[in-house]
Amino acid sequence: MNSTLVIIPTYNERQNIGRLIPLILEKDETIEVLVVDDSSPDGTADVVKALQKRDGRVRLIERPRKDGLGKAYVHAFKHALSCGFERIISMDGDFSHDPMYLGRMMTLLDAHDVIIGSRYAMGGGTENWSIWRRILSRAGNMYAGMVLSMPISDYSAGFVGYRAEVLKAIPLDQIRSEGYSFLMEMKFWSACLGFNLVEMPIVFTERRQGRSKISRAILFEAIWVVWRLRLKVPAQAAMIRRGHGKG
Ligand SMILES: Nc1nc2c(ncn2[C@@H]2O[C@H](COP(=O)(O)OP(=O)(O)O)[C@@H](O)[C@H]2O)c(=O)[nH]1
Ligand SMILES: [Mg+2]
Repeated sequence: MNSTLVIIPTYNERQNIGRLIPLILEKDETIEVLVVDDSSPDGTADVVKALQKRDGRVRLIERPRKDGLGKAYVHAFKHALSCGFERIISMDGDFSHDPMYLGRMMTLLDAHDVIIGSRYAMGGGTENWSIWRRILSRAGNMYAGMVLSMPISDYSAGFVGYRAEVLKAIPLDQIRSEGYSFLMEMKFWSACLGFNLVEMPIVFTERRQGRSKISRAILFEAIWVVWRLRLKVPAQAAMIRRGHGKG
């Protein structure tokens, strides 16, 4: 496998994105970067366009308004598949996900279908998070674990690598969830479709520049979405697997 697209959804990440992209590109010459920007008022897209002039490995999708993480990712995943990328990695644009992990994630994707950059796997962790964020994230992950029972510890991880086959198999058009529920939905679909998910420990560092865009409503959306997923996804995934002759 030798083509990798790193997808970064952005909303008001001007202070971060210009420094982050070069660090990603220098990790491997086969990496390309796709920024999906929701017309950030701070001009994030202008910074990306300036980088594009210097490096042909930078792509940009501009969406007309802030429309949530889930829709931005679905748009980007479709773009990645239509361009034939073999590995697709999702990553935040605020330095919470350190590009130093990319090499290992790409290597692991040679042998596994989905790699989760996990804060809660042995050796992982969080830095500079308030006690409130830590409790909320832990509690959310324990709750998701009780409802979805996948063999993973970080359900809301946003630093995730997929082999293209996984994204091709997931019915992306049906995905409606936003924020953290979207991240959980992608993992649940992957597991129900029979793909193999492996956690890679990472240390997640809270952003130093800009502000979190995840609203309280998006946070609480996850409480009922996990139940919807549990009721809906396994049966649909079984039908898709039968269609592909996977059993
Ligand atoms: N395109 C797009 N990106 C978003 C949206 N909401 C958040 N992001 C980006 O998604 C990433 C994670 O969001 P962030 O606010 O850091 O969430 P947190 O780390 O959970 O506090 C960052 O790169 C954000 O700029 C959105 O509605 N649209
Ligand atoms: Mg963040």
